[in-house]
Amino acid sequence: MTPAQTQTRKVMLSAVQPSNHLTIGNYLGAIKNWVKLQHDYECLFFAVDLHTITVRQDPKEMRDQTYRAIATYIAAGLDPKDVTLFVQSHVPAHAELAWVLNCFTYIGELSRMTQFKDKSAAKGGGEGQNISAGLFTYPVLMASDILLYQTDLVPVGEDQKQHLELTRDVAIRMNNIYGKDTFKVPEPYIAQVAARIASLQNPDQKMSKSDPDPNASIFLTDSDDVIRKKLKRAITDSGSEITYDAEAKPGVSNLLTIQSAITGKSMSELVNSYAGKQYGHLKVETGEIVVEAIAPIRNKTELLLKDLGYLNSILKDGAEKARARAHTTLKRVYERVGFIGLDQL
Ligand code: AQP
Repeated sequence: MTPAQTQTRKVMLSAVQPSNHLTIGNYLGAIKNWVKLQHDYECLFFAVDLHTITVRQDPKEMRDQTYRAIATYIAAGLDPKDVTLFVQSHVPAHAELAWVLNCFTYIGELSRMTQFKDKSAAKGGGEGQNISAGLFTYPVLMASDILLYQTDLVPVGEDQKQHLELTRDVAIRMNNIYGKDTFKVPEPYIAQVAARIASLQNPDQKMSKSDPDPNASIFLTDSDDVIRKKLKRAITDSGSEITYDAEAKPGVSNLLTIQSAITGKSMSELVNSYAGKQYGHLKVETGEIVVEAIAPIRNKTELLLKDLGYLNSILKDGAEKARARAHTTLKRVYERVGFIGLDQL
């Protein structure tokens, strides 16, 4: 890649929370697509540890999960020589810009965010439940993550569309006050095949890494046998015909979606191949396909985690590159809102 080509590439940015081991939902819905797109865009992929503490975490586990997330990115095929891989807290500008954006975001806007409503309700909701202000202002930090890098495109799932819309609103609001070139207004990147993987135990919900039921999610750390067992126990639907119908047959449809996301086969091709077969066949074969896809990533991740020196060098390099880019935007914003620049004294 020549410098000229690098400059013409649009900026793409995305991240995962190191809130537990990553799941095949994180892999098939996000990381696998990043790998496909990594050379077409100028990519920044990171682990959002600042976001993760909006829900209480064990400090040691979070450090381990953060290393593991970055190792998984590399094991899944991201090339640290081309892509900027880093940890959010290593770039202080994320938190600094978030403060400024907080002052341009309205309480009414944040109150409408469905993720806040869902996550606070999951904590019990209501008064006295110690819902943190961080959980409430999470979308502002996400806006900061995106706007700091003058990002063109953000791959988003259905669940994050509302947050990206808020990011756009805040960017446009500030651009109207401080000049159109303050922030690039980002666009959502809708993947051609956006895999949304559901819980194996409750297929009406998405698969989540912090689901308390370990059988609901396949983690990228699961052994081959555990993967097979979890898929054998996956909840399927009434009837016996294998068809894709997300409403009427969410369990069966989820297994077909997993297969399609891994193999690239179309839904009709898969459904035809299961004509006359039982749910049991679908579960066993999905198990084998998942094992084949996940085992190499798991094994490579474990190897990378044994070489902390290498991972640290990737993280230092990524932080340095991200800091330099972030600094340009933060400096511009500080100047425009009226702060005295330390470098001008
Ligand atoms: N089940 C899923 N299917 C498809 N994509 C998914 N993603 C997450 N779950 C699925 C995508 O993974 C990326 C990173 O997500 P995140 O870690 O920032 O937070 P999340 O969406 O809240 O993921 P989890 O696993 O549900 O985490 P917890 O349990 O901590 O809240 C995003 O691109 C997301 O769309």
